[in-house]
Amino acid sequence: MPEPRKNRVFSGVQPTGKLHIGNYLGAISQWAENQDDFENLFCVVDLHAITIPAAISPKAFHAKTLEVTALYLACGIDPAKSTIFLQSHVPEHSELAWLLNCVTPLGWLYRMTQFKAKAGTNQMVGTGLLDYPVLMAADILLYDAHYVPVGEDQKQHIEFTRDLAQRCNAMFNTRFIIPEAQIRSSGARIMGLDDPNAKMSKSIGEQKRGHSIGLLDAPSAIKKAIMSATTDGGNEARFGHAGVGVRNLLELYAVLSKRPHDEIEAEFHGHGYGKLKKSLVELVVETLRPIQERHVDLMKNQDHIRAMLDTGARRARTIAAVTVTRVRDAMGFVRSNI
Ligand code: AQP
Repeated sequence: MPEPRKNRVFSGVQPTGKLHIGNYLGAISQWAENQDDFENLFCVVDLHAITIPAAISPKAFHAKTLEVTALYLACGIDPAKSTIFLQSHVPEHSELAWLLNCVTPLGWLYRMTQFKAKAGTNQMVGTGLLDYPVLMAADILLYDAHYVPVGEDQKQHIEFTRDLAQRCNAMFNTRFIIPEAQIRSSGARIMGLDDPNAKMSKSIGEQKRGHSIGLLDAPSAIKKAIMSATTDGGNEARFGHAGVGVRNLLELYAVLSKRPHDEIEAEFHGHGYGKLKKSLVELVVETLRPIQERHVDLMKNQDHIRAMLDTGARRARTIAAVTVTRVRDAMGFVRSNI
């Protein structure tokens, strides 16, 4: 008997800024851990990366795209189990985004908190930044993905995708699967080490030392960032009572060590924060060491990475082309014979 088809998962990271431990815990490590349970598509979302064009030069963008692809592999995404590709290699992403644009109420886009935070009062902000959630919806709906493993900050965009899919299905019978966000119960929102009230961010991490733990940071930089992390003057290291800065460190320790909270509290509560910080430095360095070693090796053979991306794009396009044809037919476009 043929095995029943596995549920499909889609997710991606933008090749911008400095990838950090939050991206790893909130997204990439989750993808790697669950690869056997699903049919997986993991995309480096390079079209999203140009929504703030001034943020990255073409040369840096090109290099970052290959660096992030190699990081997927170094973090354990296996091309034999998962389709890995670049968003721009599958033109159906842009086509579906246009079709979806035409059924997206503008008001839905103006409500997005990430747009408001990134655009601020800048009148010259690009239209792509406002339209980001539509492209993200296209990414997901193109593959009829059942699940989207992401960090907590993406929750609103997944809700948007669900609403848009329902609207299209009702208007045109597009038969989109309504996707669900997969958000970890802990590690889904790692906060900045310098400011534990703000989410750890790729762009801030690139500009400001001590904000983030970069996946490719040297042990000395990791040590410096963690040892100087903002905490408070006390010695409260219990999950339910600690201040925001210490809670962030405890959470990082818990997710990386996979140890139960009571054991961690017994070890660190009442000792001052130096002990917790030192143990966290060791744990982070040891977690990232094999990833960094694999990354160095992978970057030595970029032809291999490009060949894998070609295979991934070919596989992704076979699914994407079927969906776009289905949507075009549902909307009434005339089919082409060429
Ligand atoms: N701090 C975080 N904790 C847990 N998960 C996080 N993610 C991002 N920050 C955290 C998750 O990482 C995935 C990739 O993110 P992205 O490339 O879509 O960019 P982003 O969410 O905009 O990431 P940053 O770090 O915040 O970048 P900038 O500074 O450019 O805005 C997503 O699944 C995200 O949820």
